[in-house]
Amino acid sequence: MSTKLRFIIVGAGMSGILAAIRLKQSGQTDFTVYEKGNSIGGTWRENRYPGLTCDVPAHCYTYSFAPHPDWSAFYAPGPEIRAYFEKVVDDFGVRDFIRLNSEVSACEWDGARWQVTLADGTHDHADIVIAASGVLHHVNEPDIPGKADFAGAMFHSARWDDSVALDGKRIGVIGNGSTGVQIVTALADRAAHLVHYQRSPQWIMPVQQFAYSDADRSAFRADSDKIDAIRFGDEYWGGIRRFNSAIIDPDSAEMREIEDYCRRNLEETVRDPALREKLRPDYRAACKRLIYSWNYYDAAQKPAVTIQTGRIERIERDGIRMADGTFYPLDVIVLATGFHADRFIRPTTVRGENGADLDTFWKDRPTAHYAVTLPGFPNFFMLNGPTGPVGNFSLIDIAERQWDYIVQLMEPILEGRARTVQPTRAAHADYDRRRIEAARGTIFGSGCSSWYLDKDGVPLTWPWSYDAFAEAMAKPDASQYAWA
Ligand code: NA7
Repeated sequence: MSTKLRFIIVGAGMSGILAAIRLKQSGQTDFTVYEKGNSIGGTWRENRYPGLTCDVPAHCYTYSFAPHPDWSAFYAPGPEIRAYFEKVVDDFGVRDFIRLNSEVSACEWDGARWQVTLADGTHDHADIVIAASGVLHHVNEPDIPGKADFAGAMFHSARWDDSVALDGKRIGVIGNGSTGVQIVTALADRAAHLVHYQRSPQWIMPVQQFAYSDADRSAFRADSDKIDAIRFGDEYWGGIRRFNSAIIDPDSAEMREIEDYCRRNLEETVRDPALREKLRPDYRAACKRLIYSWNYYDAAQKPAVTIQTGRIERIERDGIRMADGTFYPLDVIVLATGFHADRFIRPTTVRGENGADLDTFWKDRPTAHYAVTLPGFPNFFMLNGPTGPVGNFSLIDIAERQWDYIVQLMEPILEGRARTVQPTRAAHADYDRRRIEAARGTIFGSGCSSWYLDKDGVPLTWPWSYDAFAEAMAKPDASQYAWA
């Protein structure tokens, strides 16, 4: 890399930290990571709820260049993951590049560079912007009548209130995505009464969780091949490929296998037939993001736990009233109601060539060329942007592959042979058309509501195989890009 360039990275979560490390390793020193929060870690900073666990095996949810022998369990708890990112930031010497409490409010292309404005009015500029602003952080506050009337404590799962006592309390958890399921599982033995409100039941994929012993950790430390065997082994990647085949072909044998696992899990684990039927979804497994859990059905069958299906009528002073009149008194209500997953870098204003506004560009749905670049927005790259792979994959692996793609796109600029790069409008329009058509046929589009869907009900995801994604990221198709 020879030309002197300035980079701005938006966000110090997993992807932003990756970009900072990779830039530094390549010899770049003129870059800043702006982070709106008061610490790094993105989703692992925002989410602190009891039971928080990553559903990707811990050794697979690490950077390829920073294996971590110290994980306590096969699936790592959230606080450990956050601590891992803190450690990596120090180990790779990028902390000084990160500015906390610095929200980027606008990125505007002035014809030559990006002019960047922070919420406090400060200005900066960059030749290249990396948007690593995450997906799941704009909380969905449900519009349930009577919320203001509740006399107890009520908060969203991503705004956990540590001052609220939980032990021996009557707790209602609204929502049964991964978050609600993990919270209920963690609180089942602590609450006097725990009511899990489920608007639509979820399929649960049974997985094995186990702790790593000190001996396991010593073995990982002594021999990194043991970590690699998990990270790159057939068990994980075979599972990913089978899961991916299922997603993209709902009629495949792989999909039937997943459905069988989930159905058998429900039928063999839940003993009471009435409860079993309450917990049985009326849509296909993996249509919503598949929930991995080793103990949710055990929690759901505990005497202190009530599974409440149906429609919530309103929140009252002392509890929640259902449309059928059922009422449970509650001290605490947790809103595990998810996120607005279509925001990406917004509400930051992003204006590309000739003042083109990202919000307008995304008026139908958020999109990016191969999930990374945007026509009309030169030198603007997204990590984990719209239309990337989703599913129970490691987003770290996805971001690393996207970074390799970005580096190749930047190469002519870094070498001084060009000043800007962007995808052609025709190439992106073609990608979008093909992607939407394929996405409609995936399991995500098979008839359920989920955060994967855009406002027209089209899955906002990578609809092809994981290998096709890896191949696309390995080498950009130069004919789809314009360097100037
Ligand atoms: P999700 O998966 O989007 O789940 C949100 C849950 O909240 C889901 O069960 C919704 O029911 C429920 N919800 C949302 N609004 C309401 C209202 N108004 N009333 C009742 N129930 C409601 O979010 P999570 O935080 O669990 O997980 C997000 C991702 O984070 C997860 O996939 C992992 O990638 C990590 P619905 O199913 O729409 O009927």
